[in-house]
Amino acid sequence: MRILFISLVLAATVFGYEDEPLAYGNFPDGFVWGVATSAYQIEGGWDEGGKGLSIWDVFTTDWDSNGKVACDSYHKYKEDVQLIVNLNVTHYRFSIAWTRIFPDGVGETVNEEGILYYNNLIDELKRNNIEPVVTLYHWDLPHALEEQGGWLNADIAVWFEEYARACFVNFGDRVKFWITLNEPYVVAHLGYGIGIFAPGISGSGTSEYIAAHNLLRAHAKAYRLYEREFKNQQGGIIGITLDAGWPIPEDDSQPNIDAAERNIQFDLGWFANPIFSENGDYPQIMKEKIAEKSQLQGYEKSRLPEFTQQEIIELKGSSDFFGHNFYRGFMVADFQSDIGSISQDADKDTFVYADPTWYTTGSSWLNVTPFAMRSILNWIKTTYNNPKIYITENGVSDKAGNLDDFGRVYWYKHYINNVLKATMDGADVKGYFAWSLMDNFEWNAGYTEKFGLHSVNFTDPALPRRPKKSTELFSAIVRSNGFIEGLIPCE
Ligand code: GBH
Repeated sequence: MRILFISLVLAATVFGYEDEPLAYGNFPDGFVWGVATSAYQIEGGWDEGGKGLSIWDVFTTDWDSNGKVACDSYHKYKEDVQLIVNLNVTHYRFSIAWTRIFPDGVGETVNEEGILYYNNLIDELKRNNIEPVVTLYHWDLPHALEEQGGWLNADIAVWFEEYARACFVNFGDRVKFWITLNEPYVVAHLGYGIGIFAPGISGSGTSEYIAAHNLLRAHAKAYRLYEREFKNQQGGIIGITLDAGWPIPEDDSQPNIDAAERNIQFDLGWFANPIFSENGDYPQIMKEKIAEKSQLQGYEKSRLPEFTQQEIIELKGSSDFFGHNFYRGFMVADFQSDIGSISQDADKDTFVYADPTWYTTGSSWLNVTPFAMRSILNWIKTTYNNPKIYITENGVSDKAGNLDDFGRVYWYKHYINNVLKATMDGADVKGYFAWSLMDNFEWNAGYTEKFGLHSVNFTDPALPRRPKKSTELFSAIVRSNGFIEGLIPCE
């Protein structure tokens, strides 16, 4: 039996996968259902309401497309709240543009017009019984702060703390669910490592470790501020949202199994370990590998910075939940990188790729791997002592943007079913947010990759939204809080 099981798993690993039977069942009581967006991707209104320039405004200056207008949610937020209501979800995750609150990133006084915009949005949500879930930072750093080094400047921990304070003071009476940072891995690795996202700085394996260090320090400061001065009175929860794909070892050889574990430690453990593990520090494997390679490369000390004792104390336990944006699995093999190459990828000593049998999507990095959702949830459960988990993003792109979006129907059905299976395995998953409410500005892919449950016609100046077919399945799952025989077809 056991041998049969193992060989089935192996066959699935080596030769792609077959649809597993879906599970019928309910999510736990109180399970949170929501949809997500972010400020730069949907708001537009880039120079309205006293807003300052962000690094994405600047980074996209010479591009064909940018977020100047985006979905124009800055003006159309009431219409957007109705889209949310129609999905039957109870929660909306959006982000605040730091540049609307402090146009220059810091200041004695807040920009009242920016406060007003978010007050209006939050009030409109509350009137419609939708709980706001607010991300403080979804990548749109004030350009004025980037001019002082941005996430590479250690002072940013205090700049971020003061910005967070302004948000808690102004919105905390109604916002009870805060997310400090969205995907610090992406900010550090793409923004300050390989440089394909704003601010476009290249420094993989060097600058990006400093950016990551400051992101973690900033997160901890905002968390401790809320805990100290707001939590008792306002009664909300606050945490961080991380991201990582699920590494599938190429085969069951020990080097490849170790490579897969190493890969997730470098992607997810990098940020999760300091916050969710007992030692409040980077994963041991990262510390060892980077120190060893740094020495061989002639550095005086490790390229990976060290936390002070005080920082470790602040970081440890600094999240009320484990927010995770989950999209995909990938194959991993052990790979000895050249000691001459200095980068975060080289530090991992792994090789990653997609299995050619997996469904592709509208994004080259994204394959349809629903089983990986269950795996990563179980990994988070066992690695970090069973934390409360929220899937704060999950969704798929296509390029067609058509309303009869069968690929997205398949995605939500199979991915959400694997969240259900993970809860049956004992993972403490508290909620799920679909990415995204509507097609929007997909960063360096512009408007070509469409992740929306609603389509937006970007060639029509009125930017009309229309529900896609996938909204029907998604809201049926939400309404039944699970997969009920006869209601949601599981065959
Ligand atoms: C999420 O990140 C983001 O939070 C969200 O804003 C975004 O819209 C959503 O993904 C969909 O992409 O340029 O080809 O090298 C998920 C992790 C990290 C995946 C950046 C895509 C860039 C790939 N993402 N990555 S590429």
